[in-house]
Amino acid sequence: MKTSIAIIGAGPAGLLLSQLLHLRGVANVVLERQSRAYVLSRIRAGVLESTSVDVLRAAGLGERMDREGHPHNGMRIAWAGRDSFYVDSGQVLGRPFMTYGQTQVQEDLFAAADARGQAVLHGVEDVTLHGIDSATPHVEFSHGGERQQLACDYIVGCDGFHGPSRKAMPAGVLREYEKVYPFGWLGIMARVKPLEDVTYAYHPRGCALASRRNDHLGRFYIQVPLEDKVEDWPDERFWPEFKARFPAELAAQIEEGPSIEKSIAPLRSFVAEPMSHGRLFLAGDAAHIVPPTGAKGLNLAVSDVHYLSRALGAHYNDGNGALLRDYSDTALRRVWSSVRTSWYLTNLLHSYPASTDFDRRAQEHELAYLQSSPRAQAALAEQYAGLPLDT
Ligand code: RFL
Ligand code: PHB
Repeated sequence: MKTSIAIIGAGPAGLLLSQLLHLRGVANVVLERQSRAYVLSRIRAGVLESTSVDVLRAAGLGERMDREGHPHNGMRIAWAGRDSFYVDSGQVLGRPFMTYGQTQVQEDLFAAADARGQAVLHGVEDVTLHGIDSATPHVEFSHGGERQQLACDYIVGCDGFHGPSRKAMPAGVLREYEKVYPFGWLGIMARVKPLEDVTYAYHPRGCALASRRNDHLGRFYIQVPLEDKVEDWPDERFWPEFKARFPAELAAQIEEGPSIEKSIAPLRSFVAEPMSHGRLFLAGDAAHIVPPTGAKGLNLAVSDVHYLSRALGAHYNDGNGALLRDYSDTALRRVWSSVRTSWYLTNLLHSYPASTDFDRRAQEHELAYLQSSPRAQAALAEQYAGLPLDT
């Protein structure tokens, strides 16, 4: 087999890159370890920055998103024993962000791939990368019981944090930055009417977040100790704990219902630099991880592949390699902006097991300042709802 771009991973980064390359006339093949059903069963992010909404619309993926997604002109921060305040991003940016599930984005991406007859190979095993320092790289993998080779001009690793691509970088090339937080998030999905706003709550008992998928489907999270298991959190324990972390007037609006999904994820920040070497490029979670607090993970996958598809298009269609050479620097500017925002919101909204009284007072003051200062809110609003992409 031969193609121009070998894409490893059919998550949002890999499938959106495939679609954007197709629109620029660049041939590509996508290799995915899991089945399509498995990829679609993963419940993850739900917030699209206004910039991601623009990229998805321009990629021809806006039709269902605009019909079923829910536009928001801001998000709400609540804190224990006090009240809540609305961070009005619409006023700062002049346009909304959107709640629309990653599952729905994946469905739309698979539908677009089917419509154009895109080669997406599911169930590939033992993927290995070769020749990334040469002009003739290739990928080897097992599929249908046979070892196969895909020759290409470039390999793009969109294979998430645990995939083989980042590990295929030669020793000494990457510098890795990591922060592991001392807690996880328990998330549940329930068929209930969600709160109107995406609402983050700070409480000494821990952070909580009320989000939504549609008018009849809510998504809810609480900070939990790292050692907790899903079995420790039956619904009868979840709902009182969740509500206890919100001010009374918001808690009274929260509808309870049986969970239809429940999972726990640890919180981590991670960046690998550079995001390219030789004929290999990394995009999305393969290169960086953010804690869910800023809702940036999916959005960074979108911005990475926006920059990379533009650079590959310029290379193939105009013979201009400058954007490709700059890909890592361009993408990393946005990555660090989102890594910083996610880290800031994580520190602002969580209760750290090792916090001192001093830490807690400083954290409470930060919240009070944010509540009282339109300028502080404006700074957070533009970072949360989506700074413009580099042009
Ligand atoms: P993905 O979605 O992980 O997709 C990577 C794909 O690569 C495949 N793969 C391989 N394919 C072939 N060969 C191999 N050896 C392979 N190894 C892996 C995988 O099967 C998969 O299909 O990465 P991508 O495309 O970069 O997209 C990134 C986003 O998915 C991610 O940033 C967000 O979902 C992060 N994230 C969340 N972000 C939010 O903004 N809000 C959230 O609430 C939120 N919840 C989450 C999350 C990530 C989670 N993970 C990764 C543990 C909850 C979880 C559980
Ligand atoms: C979600 O809707 O799943 C969601 C929303 C905001 C976040 C994280 C997750 O910060």
